Amino acid sequence: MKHALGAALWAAIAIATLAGCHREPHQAVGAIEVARPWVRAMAPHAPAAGGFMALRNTGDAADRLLSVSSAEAERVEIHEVVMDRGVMRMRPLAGGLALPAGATVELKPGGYHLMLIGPRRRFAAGEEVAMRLVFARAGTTEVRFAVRPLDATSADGAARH
Ligand SMILES: [Cu+2]
Repeated sequence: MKHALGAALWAAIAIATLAGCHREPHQAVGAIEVARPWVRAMAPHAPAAGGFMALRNTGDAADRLLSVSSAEAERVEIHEVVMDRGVMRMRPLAGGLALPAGATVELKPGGYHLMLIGPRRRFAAGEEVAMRLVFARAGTTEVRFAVRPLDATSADGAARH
């Protein structure tokens, strides 16, 4: 009996450890976790750069990403991608990005994204771009976005060989 209990305990610890391993590294502000922040490297003379990340609201109240700014761009807009008569267009999200309680919202190529307009320099792979995120409820935090190669489609794309 003692032995069985011990085994159950070890199994519980193993499961907890495994679950822990699956939690990706992130930065938190209030109930919001920011994971996998990255910016796409820029082609020469590109007027803007895209920024991406996952935002997880671990709280029980809805929040909202109100605005983003960076010393490295004239302004940063929060964009959505919409289909307009068969054509994909992007446009600023009026009122910011909704973050429902308990949900993870992905900013990724082809979907929600940050648009760094008027970059002060050409972002190159391997660099970092600091941005300030302002949330309605969680407050303000500064996040360092890793610059990934121009052909990256996700934050771990550069790690695949
Ligand atoms: Cu855009």
